[in-house]
Amino acid sequence: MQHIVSRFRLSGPAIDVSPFGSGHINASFRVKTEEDEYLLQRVNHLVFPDIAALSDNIQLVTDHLRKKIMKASGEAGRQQTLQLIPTLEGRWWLKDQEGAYWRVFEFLSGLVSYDVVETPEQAYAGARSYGYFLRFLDDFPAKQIVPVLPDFHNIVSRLKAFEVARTQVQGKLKNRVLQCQPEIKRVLALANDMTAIQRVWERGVLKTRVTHNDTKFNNVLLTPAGEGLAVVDLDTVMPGIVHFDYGDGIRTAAATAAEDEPDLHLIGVDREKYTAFTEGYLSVTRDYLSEAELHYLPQSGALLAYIMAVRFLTDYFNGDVYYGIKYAEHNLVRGRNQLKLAEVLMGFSS
Ligand code: GN1
Ligand code: MG
Repeated sequence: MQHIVSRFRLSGPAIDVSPFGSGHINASFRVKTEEDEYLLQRVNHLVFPDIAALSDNIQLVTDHLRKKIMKASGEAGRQQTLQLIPTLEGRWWLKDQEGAYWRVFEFLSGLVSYDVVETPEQAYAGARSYGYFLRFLDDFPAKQIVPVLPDFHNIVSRLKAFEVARTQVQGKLKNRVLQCQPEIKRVLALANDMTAIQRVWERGVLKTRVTHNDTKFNNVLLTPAGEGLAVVDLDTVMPGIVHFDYGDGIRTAAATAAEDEPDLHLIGVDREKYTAFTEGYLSVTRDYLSEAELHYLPQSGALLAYIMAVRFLTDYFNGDVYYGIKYAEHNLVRGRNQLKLAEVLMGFSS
């Protein structure tokens, strides 16, 4: 990978490149030079066809955030947001000879991320970082951001894709649909409730903001002392509603098990972490949110878990064409897991 790395403006030659992180879409590597560390990523351009627009979105948003953060916390704030590193030609991305797309960020060293939150304090701290993300972008014109994945969290479109998959797949994949009749029934039973927020947004009741749209808890980095420091993984920054970010955060921060835990008995919601995440998020954002936004917030955790369930099951029916999987039934396990979590979270919304 040296030939890729050497095309970016690093502080010196790479002395080590090793795989890093647990994303389902892009491949990430940690690169060390004598003096610095970087994050090299191969961007999945089947998922993100417009790499130029994707990079512009990230650049615009990180610039805006950096200015706001540094205004609040001075030079120390520089570390608290992602910084793309240009290629030798001054671009934010590189296309290699095989047609793969690459980019490099400064590495945010010495920070920790959690797939499953260990303590309510961590949930509170991470939620504040996500809160600041929304708050600092409150005055950023959403129109400047290209919706690189249109309708990403539109559950009505996601349900349409689910219907197409379950009714139209051919050959062996039909067995997958047959095997999932109980899950399909449960998905359809919740569809009316779960499309409510989308319908309200379309009526113009909820503010269209710049949202992160992938605020699962492992996308916020904490210091070893447990302070929230940086929000990462900005590929899905797009126009959206606060419910997408709070919802994705709470479904991951309050869950008692990882997203792909196969034992359904272990999947539940931890009340203390739920409360801590909510208090942390609102401690930073409450003054920026309207009554209507606040009103629908408690329903959004269930919505985001439900969106994930629908997406994972759709991909399972389609033959695992979207998410990376580690074993044949991985998407089924994730889908069942998130469906159970959505049902549990619905009980928390009343
Ligand atoms: C994907 O690649 P990763 O793990 O950051 C997905 C998110 C899902 C998540 C589920 C672009 O994110 O929407 O919530 O998996 N990202 C995309 O773990 O589809
Ligand atoms: Mg992501």
